Parts: sequence; C-alpha cells; structure tokens
Amino acid sequence: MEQASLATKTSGNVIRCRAAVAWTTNAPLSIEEVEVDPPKAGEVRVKIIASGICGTDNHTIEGKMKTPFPVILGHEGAGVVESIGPGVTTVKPGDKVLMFPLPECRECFYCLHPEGNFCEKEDIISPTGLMLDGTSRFTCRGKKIYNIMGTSTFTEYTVVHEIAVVKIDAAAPMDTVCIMSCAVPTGFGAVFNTAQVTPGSSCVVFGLGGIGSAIVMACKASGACRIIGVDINEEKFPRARALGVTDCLNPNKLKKPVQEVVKEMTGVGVDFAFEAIGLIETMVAALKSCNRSYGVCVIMGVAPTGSQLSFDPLVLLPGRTLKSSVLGGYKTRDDIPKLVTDYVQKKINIDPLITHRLPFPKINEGFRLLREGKCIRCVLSMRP
Ligand code: CXF
Ligand code: ZN
Repeated sequence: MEQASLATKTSGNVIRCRAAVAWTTNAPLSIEEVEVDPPKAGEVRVKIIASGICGTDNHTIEGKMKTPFPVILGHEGAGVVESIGPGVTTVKPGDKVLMFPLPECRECFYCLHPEGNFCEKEDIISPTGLMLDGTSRFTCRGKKIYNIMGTSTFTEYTVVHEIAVVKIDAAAPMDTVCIMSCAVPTGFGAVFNTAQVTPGSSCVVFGLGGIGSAIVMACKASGACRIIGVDINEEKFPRARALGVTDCLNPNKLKKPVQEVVKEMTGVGVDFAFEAIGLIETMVAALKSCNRSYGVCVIMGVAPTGSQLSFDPLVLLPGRTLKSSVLGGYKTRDDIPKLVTDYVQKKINIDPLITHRLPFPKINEGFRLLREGKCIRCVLSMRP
C-alpha cells in the first residue's frame, strides 16, 4: 500500500533525495540533496533499498576507470519501482527489482546470440555517464551529475533503462540479493560459464575480495579439490579458508614469483586460474599459474583505463587459454532472476559474502573497510 501511494504522489515529479556524490577523484563521497528527474520513455525510476560497495566503485574513485565526474557511483543495487516512463512493459510500480551495470536489450547481435551477453547498449567501454538519449536524470546544486554504467545506486532514487532492470522474486531479501547485481554473477559465472571448472580440478584465485570470494565458493561447488587463494592482505585468509580455499599465498612474502610457487605446489600449474583484482601484474601471474597445455585463465578484474597487457606469446603457444567475462557471461535479465529464486529457495547460499552492513550515510566508512581489506562485501541500507 505504501509503495502504491508513493507512486501516485511522486510519479511525474522531480524527486529530491539524498545521494552520495563523487565530485572529483580521490576524495570522500559527499552526501548531498539531489534532484532525480522522472523517467523518460523506456526508463524506470527506482527507490533503492540496498546497495553493495564493489571494488570497481573504488577503482573509479581512485581515477583508474575513466568516467565523467561529478558522478553518483554504485552498480550493485536492489530496489522497488517507483514509476515508469512511456512504453515500459516489463516492470511496474511496486515491483521488487535488481538493476545491472550491463543491460540486456534482447535486440542486438550479442543479446540475440546464445553465447553473448555484452549488450551493445552498454556504457562500460567508452562511458558517457548519460542515459541512452544523451542526457542525465540527476542534478545537484544546479550542476549536472553523471551516472555510472547506466546504474548509480548510491542514492535513494535512481533512473535506469528498462533494459537494465528486472523484476525479482517478491520474497527476496533486498539487503542480500543486491549483490546479485555484480559480485555473485561475476564470480559464479566466471566459474560455471566461462571456465567451466570440473570436479577434482585445481584452481587459483587472485584477489579475495567480493568477486574473488564468490569465485572461491563456485569453485568449491564445482568440486575443485584444490583452491589456492592469493592476496597481499593476510587478514582475508581466515574467511577465504572458511569459503573453500585450501592454501593461501601472500606474494609479498614469497621468495619467488607466485606463479612459480603455484607450479611447485601443483606439479604443472593449476587447471583454472582467476584474476579478480584488476592489476596487469596479477593478470600475467594468473595466466602463468595455469598449466601450459590446457590451463584456462579467466580475468575479470578491471585494469586501469589505457593500461597494456603484455606477455611473451610463448606463454600461450603450448595451449593455455586466456578468457574474460562480464557479469559471468550471464544474460542479465534472462538469467539472474533465477539465481535470486535459487537463493530464496536455499539452493545456493550467498550470505557469507556479506560481512558488513552500514546505513547509507556511512558510505565512506564502507569504502574504508574495502580499501583496508576488512570486508568481503559491505552492503549499504538506504532505508533504516
Ligand atoms: C564491472 C566492470 C565491468 C562491467 C560490469 C561491472 N564488474 C565488476 O565490478
Ligand atoms: Zn562490481
């Protein structure tokens, strides 16, 4: 009832609400009052309930991912539809939804191909920070504010394209399933879809944050018998072991390159290697950690804009495969609601990935926890 009356009160009007604005790089986010315009054709305005803080948000704050500023970050959100623009048919006010940093238009070449998910309507590779019509829905202090990957969840209300939002199971706990907008599909899909980890196999995971931890859980669920976790922050090791990591390595404490240690531990190198940090150095180390004949390396960390990945092609010649995936290769609107329902029905568990919860105004504390490696995922509650 409350949501229905809210939709009538606010639909068609500008909403003034709180949002965390990143005015420049390398500065704390500022909680501001912003104006959120009503949704235009094909758009949906969502009242955000909960949002996870992802490493990619931090990369953006640190200037490693080039995107226009000032910006409202956040791309891991769950909320309730407040109002819809003309022509929207797949969601309605009051629906519980997830929104994604990768849309699924269901019309482009990649959406129509059974193997593709990198929708041509994405705003990831050359970000404009704007809606598809080239305009913004946010203003603050009279200034235009950009969005991030068409999403922006560090706000009480946002506007997203219908093609980036999906209705989910009404029984889903929003403050948990919000991480199914990024960390969970990115990690699970890298393992189940991209690498296709096999029972009895050996794996190495570089980076034991949110995505790396989801990878560890999925490797374990796939029956991997050895899962080596690599991180320079040893505080992450106990949680990683609890999720399924069998051996922990801190590259800063090793006398030789980490890939050589992985090779010694496994004889020939692992079957599957995953990079979930976003550093060139760890991407190359992950590639060299997998066995040279049929090892598969999946990178999903986002490296700084403009950086170059380079290695001797002889590394690949014996047969290694280097792959990548975004959102784990899942078609976001088609596939992710089923993951949510699997969670609701207790077929999968994602609870251990959420180690911290904070009210939205404490967002900078959440980023501090992330930078210091104290959390796996910290989820912000927009509605106390
Ligand atoms: C990001 C970066 C690539 C596009 C989707 C979102 N992945 C994880 O944060
Ligand atoms: Zn993310």
